[in-house]
Amino acid sequence: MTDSLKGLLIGCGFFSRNHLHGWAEVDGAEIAAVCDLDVSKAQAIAQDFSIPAWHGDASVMNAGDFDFVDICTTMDTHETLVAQAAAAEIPVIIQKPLGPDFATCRRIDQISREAGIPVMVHENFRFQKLFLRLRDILDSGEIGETSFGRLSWRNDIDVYTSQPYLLKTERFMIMDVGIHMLDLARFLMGDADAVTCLNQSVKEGLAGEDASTFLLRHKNGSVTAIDISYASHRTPSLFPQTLGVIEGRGGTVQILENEVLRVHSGGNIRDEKIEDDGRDWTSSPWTQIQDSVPRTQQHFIDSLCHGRAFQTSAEDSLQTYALAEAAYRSAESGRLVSFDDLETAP
Ligand code: NAD
Ligand code: 89V
Repeated sequence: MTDSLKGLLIGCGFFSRNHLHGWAEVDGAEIAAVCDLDVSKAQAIAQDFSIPAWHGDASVMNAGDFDFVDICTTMDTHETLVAQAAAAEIPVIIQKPLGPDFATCRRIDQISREAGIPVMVHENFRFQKLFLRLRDILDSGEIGETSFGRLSWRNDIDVYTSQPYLLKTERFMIMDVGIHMLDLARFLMGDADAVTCLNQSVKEGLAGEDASTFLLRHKNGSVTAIDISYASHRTPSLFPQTLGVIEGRGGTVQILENEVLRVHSGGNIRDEKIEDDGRDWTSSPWTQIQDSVPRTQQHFIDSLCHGRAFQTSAEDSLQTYALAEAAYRSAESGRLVSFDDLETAP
């Protein structure tokens, strides 16, 4: 372990346990210390995961002890923490959403570029095995050039108990789940530059939307329809599955329940069941999400060690966050909003 990169995890709340389980499986990295404004949370998680040090102030990153920081705090804190890491010249992996609006995301990217400090967004959905396999099928040319996609995430998982800040988040569903779908749409179908979107607040008492329906216009002429909801009641629950379809000019892949890809090509049909990696710390219903965490982290470490660009660098992710911004503008105005309508393009 002496050659491992040493990381500081900042933010020891709900999702951080998945990060720490994940880091324990990553080759070439280890978490050397954790930090939370509530130092008792940092201490408790450090003890649970046998992390040697804990802190209550992120300025510990100035001590020169760390090769990277893993930021697992909510979006309102991200710009300040990235600026601190950039000043300390430490590469960053940071949870989605990168920032609460597109202007903040742009500033974070600018901080990263001006300091020459790489920043990767922890966007784990594209690192789910199902989507990596789907990307391989598309790359093989089996269904031809893509023309239409549909991505659907609908469930009633109780995020309000595990992530109570979501009750008060004004930009809620698009920033929480929509951002995963927009990234997946780009990953599978290519970059997009215009959106129409309708938002709904179905559950009473929320500050923001809990359901959104979008249409994306991709630069290559294809279209993706996305529908997301935390107010969709089914038994059994579909959480955390993304369902849908990708149509190509010569075939189709359906994304079916229980992680099955159904491939239609050349007049034939076959099902591929995608199994997770069977990690001993994952548990239903979170397995598919948890399983993607160490794969996301490994991409960060491998890219860092080989000087390669991250798939979801802050710069690349501006394309995703511009779509989210355009979606909110569309929902407010009732119109299609393109990147030309934003004050600055990504
Ligand atoms: P949380 O509120 O449970 O935990 C955040 C912690 O960060 C808190 O303990 C808080 O005290 C601490 N914190 C805030 N500012 C800090 C600072 N300046 N220095 C040190 N500590 C600080 O949040 P969470 O539910 O764990 O979510 C964290 C992030 O993870 C969010 O952005 C959320 O969207 C994201 N998330 C991602 C996934 C995914 O699948 N990718 C799943 C769940 C949550
Ligand atoms: O932040 C998130 O990604 C979560 C989810 C439930 C999708 O994991 O809200």
